[in-house]
Amino acid sequence: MKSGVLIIIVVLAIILFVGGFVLFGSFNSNSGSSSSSGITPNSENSEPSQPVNPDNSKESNTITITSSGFSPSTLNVNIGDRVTFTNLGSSQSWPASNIHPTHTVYPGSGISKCGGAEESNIFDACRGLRQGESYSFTFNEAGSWKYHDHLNPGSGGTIIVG
Ligand SMILES: [Cu+2]
Repeated sequence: MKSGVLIIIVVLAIILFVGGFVLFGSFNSNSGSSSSSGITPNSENSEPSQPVNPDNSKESNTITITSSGFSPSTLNVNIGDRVTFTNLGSSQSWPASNIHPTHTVYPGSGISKCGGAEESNIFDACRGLRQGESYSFTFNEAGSWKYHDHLNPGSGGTIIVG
C-alpha cells in the first residue's frame, strides 16, 4: 500500500519534471525563432526615386552673358539643378570653374580634361561660346562655386548650390 503511493508520487514527479522541460524547451525555441526572424525595413528602398526639384528646368537657372558680364552674377540653385550659360554678347565667352587658368576649384573639374572623356562632367565649357550659343552644367556638389570667363578672366560670377 505504501509503496504504491510512493510509485504514484514518483511518477507524478517525473511527469511534472518532464512537462516542465517541455514547457521550458518550447519557450526557449519560441523566443529564439522570433528574434531571428527580424522585420526587414525596405520602405526607403522601394520608394521611387523622385527628382530633388521637379521644376528645376525653369528660366531662373539661365545665366546670360553680355559685354557687361554674367547676369545674374550670383545664382542660387538646388543640388542637382542644371544651369545654362547663354552668350548674348558679340564676343566669345568661355564659362569655367575658377581658378584661372587651371579651373580645378569645382570638384573633378580641370581644363586639362577638356577634349577628353570627362569633358561633359566638368564645370568648364571647354570652348568659347559664340553669340547665341549655350553651355549647360548640372551641379551635384553643394557649395559656393566661383567661375569666370576664360577668354576674359576679369569677368566672373558665383553659383551657390545647396
Ligand atoms: Cu580660365
